[in-house]
Amino acid sequence: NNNDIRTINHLRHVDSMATMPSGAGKIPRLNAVILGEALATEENDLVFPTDEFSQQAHVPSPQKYLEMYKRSIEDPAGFWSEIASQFYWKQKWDDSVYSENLDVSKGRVNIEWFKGGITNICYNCLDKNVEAGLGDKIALYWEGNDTGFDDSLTYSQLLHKVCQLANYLKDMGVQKGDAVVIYLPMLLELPITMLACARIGAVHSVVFAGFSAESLSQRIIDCKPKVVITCNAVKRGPKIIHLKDIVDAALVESAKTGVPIDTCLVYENQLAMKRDITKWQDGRDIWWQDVIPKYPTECAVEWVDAEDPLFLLYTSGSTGKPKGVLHTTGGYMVYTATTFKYAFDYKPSDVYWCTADCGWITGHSYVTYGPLLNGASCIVFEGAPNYPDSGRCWDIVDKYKVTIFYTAPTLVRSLMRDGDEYVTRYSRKSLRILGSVGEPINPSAWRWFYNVVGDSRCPISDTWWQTETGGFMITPLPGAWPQKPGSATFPFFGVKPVIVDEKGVEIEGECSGYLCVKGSWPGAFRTLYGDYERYETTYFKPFTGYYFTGDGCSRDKDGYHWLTGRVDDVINVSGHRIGTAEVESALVSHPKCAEAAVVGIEHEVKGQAIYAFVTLVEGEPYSEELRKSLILSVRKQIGAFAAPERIHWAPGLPKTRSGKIMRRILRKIASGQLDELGDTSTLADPNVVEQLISLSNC
Ligand code: 6R9
Repeated sequence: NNNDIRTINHLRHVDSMATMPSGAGKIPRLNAVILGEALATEENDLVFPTDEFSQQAHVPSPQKYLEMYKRSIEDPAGFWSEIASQFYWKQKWDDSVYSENLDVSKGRVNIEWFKGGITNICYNCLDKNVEAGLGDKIALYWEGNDTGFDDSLTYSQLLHKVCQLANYLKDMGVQKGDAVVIYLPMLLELPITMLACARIGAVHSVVFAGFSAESLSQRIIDCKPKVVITCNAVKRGPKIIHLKDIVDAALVESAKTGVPIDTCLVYENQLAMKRDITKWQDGRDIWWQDVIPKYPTECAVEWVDAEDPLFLLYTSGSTGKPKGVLHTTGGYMVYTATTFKYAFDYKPSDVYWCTADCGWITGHSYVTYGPLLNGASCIVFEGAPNYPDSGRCWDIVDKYKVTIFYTAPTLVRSLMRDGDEYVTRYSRKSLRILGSVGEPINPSAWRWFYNVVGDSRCPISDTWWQTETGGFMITPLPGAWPQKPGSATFPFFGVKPVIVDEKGVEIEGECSGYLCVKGSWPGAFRTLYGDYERYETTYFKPFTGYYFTGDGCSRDKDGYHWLTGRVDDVINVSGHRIGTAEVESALVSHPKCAEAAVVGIEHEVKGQAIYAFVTLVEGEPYSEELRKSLILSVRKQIGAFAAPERIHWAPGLPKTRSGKIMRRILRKIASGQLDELGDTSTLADPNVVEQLISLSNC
């Protein structure tokens, strides 16, 4: 029987692993557990790749992984410089491939990779591939919101479009190091704009087009862009969203704060809305279609240092305003390309689709840069995955013969709820690898994804990583080893994850604790824009000597990693990071709100949902209308995706005598676990808890 053979093969691998010397990075352990059958059911701990799959994979066995991993840990300079040499460098990096200090007790935190190396990531994505003969290969397919509307660009065509925009930006005075804010939906113009910025050394900051005007203006004020690029409107499902109106409002706000924007380039998205009804500010606003096509299709590359900034991406933290995560060029380029190649076992014949929006890190690293650096054909999807119905994804998979499908657990869960028939009515036989990102994938969703979507034959790459890490950190290599539903498995090459206790002491073997990373990797972010202090405090001070991820993690007896979610005040709603502090500040800005405390609760589809406790100003009565207006206030200040699922009226909040809100208690009340409230005696006013419980159903 095939499974027996597979098991025996793996047992053999496991045997040889026992002899692997253990390096600084704790060489992962893979113990054998006998597998009964191929179908992933609850009883089966391990899910093996098929032999056919493993044989054709870049990394076909645990041994091969261990060999490569060991090398990457013991000789990072050698390992990464060999890979980096496959890219185009105008000039090679300095002798030291990298330098790092992550230990605040030894001085400033500093990470540099390939310093002195001169390159350009846009050149490596486009020109290099065209020169290698891929000019006529499709780089990007575009699938519109409404079925029947699509488009595509070959590598040559994409290069031309990028050059035209790059020439325009230069004409507008955008220079190396200048910021450009991009507020675009998933049109081809979004990756085009990112690449055009990269080509001229400008620093792009993409703001997800679901953020509100206030959030957008906050980001504009922080990074002071030379140009803002948007479109008039977008259709999402049956709805039309007027993006330009949002930008207009943001620009009024930024101008008031001393950041006036002189140039706003607007793409006319004709499928959503014609230009004549778009509000316009002459002198500032320019239609993309009126100017860009007139520019030459060639544009000289601005050569930059590997450590020159590539982009800024704002992300939520546990306190205060969003953080501008800064990534640089060389390390990010090498890291995104390499992780893409191995975690998805990429081959030139693949058709790759990642459902993420370029407004998030996943869209940066694994829609735009990683795939294009590999010369891949990649789908950009404008619409909603359940429009016109829940079969849309599989319709797209069949239409383009997608081989690699990368998405988020929240989508998996929502499609799972809609029923198998939406899936099974499509062939999906082109699929060979599935991927998951954004939050832990629960084993039952994993199994549905594996058994129903992938017909029990496609390995799932459950990639754990963060905006800050630039690329995958803990991820399956699909041909290498058996998977466990819900586990992100083992570290990527060069990554040294460690689990520490509250005191920052590394714990070994089977354990759980705080997930940290020892040492740097090429894709690591280099700072928080304009706030180096916060960079150190948030990430390097909690556990001296390590990068602290903010996540909890456990490691099982076989060495597999299981991410357990955020341990800080960040809530992960449908894979979107939302800081409790941001939501609280949006609520408190409401004139009738005196105080607010926000916690995350479990949600069947979204993973987590936002649950807000609100104390009203003295004498204000509770009402449904007020509840709605509080929610609206969050939608307006952050975006619809951050809207609280529940508002719980709170005459008072449980606080310690020093005034700290005890969220632990609020979490228990929110999730109805009233018998697990724990010790409430340290509260300044223990009666508050009773009051809150009595208002649970109001
Ligand atoms: C890529 C991305 C990062 C946070 C991260 C963690 C959670 C992401 C995950 C996962 C478990 C996975 N997360 N991928 N948790 N398994 N495969 O999502 O970046 O938006 O910065 O979020 O998302 O909690 O800390 P970002």
